[in-house]
Amino acid sequence: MKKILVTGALGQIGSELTTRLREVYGADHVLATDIRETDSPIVTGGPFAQLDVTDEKRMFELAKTNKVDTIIHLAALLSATAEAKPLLAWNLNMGGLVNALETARELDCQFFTPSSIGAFGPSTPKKSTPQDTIMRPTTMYGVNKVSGELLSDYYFTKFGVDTRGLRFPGLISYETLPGGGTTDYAVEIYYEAIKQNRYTSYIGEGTFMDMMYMPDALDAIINLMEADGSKLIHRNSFNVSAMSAAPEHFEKAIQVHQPDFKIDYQVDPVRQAIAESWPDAIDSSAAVEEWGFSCSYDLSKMTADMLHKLKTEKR
Ligand code: AKB
Repeated sequence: MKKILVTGALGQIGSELTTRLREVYGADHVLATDIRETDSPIVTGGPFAQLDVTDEKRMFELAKTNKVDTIIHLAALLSATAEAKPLLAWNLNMGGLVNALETARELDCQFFTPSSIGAFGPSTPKKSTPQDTIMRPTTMYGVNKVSGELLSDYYFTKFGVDTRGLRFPGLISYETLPGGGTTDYAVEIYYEAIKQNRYTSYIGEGTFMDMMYMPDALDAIINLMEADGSKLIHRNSFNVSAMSAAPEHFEKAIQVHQPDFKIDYQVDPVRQAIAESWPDAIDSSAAVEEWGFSCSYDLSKMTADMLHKLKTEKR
């Protein structure tokens, strides 16, 4: 049975992934860590330790003392925050990653860290973006993600660390709000649909980005980590997407349940420029072929579930 250390466990992915990992592997087998400590079930429902990922010594000690054999490194700043604070993003995103990889190397741990559609840039093919293609991002977040992919592959080829990763699209969830991302509008739109039956989008009409519902993202992480390593041609990181959508598609999907729902637009130039530098729709076929990636939620099924969960569980 795995013994897993999760960094950034109180974040958008971490809070749901930690709960799922505890269900699958047992609460005692998942050590959640985060720079903050709150009264969340992540802190009270199993082992928890405060950890600043730039503190390599503490990360190593926690992993060693708890006899960890798997590290899931999630702590990072998202794209819009990284663009506002580029040096902090470099230090936290890259410093944290190097520390986590070094810990994994020294303790012979399996390793996962998410990459992103943000690893692509304006010269990348926008449609059916291939697994292996031009990667010249123009954002600090993208620079971090490409560097992180290369570094993770380096730790695999040079040191034999079993590193694996996914290029996540915008992740949509109802448990924990994302913060500082470009795709956050696709989460906010559901919260505002419930609260005010309207939404002002900071991303312009016709701007396509890939998206995925959180339950599919959690399955993808667990399935990739459980996959037979000898079958993996790629490692860091796999394209994965469930849908490609623009704000007006979310509007239409919500109108099926709330016919009077409306969006208007007040475009934020910074986040719009980031979105325009990313692909419209990536091709996930390498993930399908190498480890059987699949999704259960398309836009309409996700919308029905999001609205239902927000109405029943968040009230
Ligand atoms: C962001 O918008 O920064 C993230 C991502 C796509 O990596 N959600």
